[in-house]
Amino acid sequence: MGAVVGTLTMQTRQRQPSRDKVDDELEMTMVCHRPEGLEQLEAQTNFTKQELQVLYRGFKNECPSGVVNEETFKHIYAQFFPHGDASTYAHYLFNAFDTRNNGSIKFEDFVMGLSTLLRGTVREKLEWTFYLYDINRDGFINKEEMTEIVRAIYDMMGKYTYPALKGDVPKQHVDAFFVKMDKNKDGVVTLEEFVIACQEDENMMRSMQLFENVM
Ligand SMILES: [Ca+2]
Ligand SMILES: [Ca+2]
Repeated sequence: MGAVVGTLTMQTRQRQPSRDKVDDELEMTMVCHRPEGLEQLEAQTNFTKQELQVLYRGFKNECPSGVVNEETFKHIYAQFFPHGDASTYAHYLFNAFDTRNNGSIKFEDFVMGLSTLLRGTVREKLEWTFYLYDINRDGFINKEEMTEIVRAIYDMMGKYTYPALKGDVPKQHVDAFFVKMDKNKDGVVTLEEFVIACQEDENMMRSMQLFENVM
């Protein structure tokens, strides 16, 4: 990591005469954690370098240390759902972004996830969402996991968004999802079952908040 940082900083310095403001800021703010080269991220994601720079500035603004822990993530996320309790959903979302599974999200992790969710193919988005739902990461979504996630989504949306829901565990909803998804009725949903079910039922995708509200 240190070598990468050194290289990036040196590259920035060498560009001195034509050095633009963003590079300047980037170097100045690299205090605790420095992102790998933006060129590398540009190659790994579906964002342009300009977009990455904007994202990076936003990220640094919210998280000056350069990494987000779960508490900070929940705090930021809660602002988007003032009428509900987003903490449980944010917890699962955090774990899905935290691909290194070390309790913190670096800018690279954040941007990789965002790239999939915003610019990925339908298949990539569904794979990412499946990973989010597969809480214990055993490759299957079981009914308990789906109940957990659906409940978390309902909590997050809050009673103002879903006035018809009265705080009960949305069991009916989960059962309906499960019957549709578990094609071979073996009690678990595989990635393939998940992808097929989502693609053949647009309503289900929407009601599961796959795209609009996942981020
Ligand atoms: Ca699982
Ligand atoms: Ca199955």
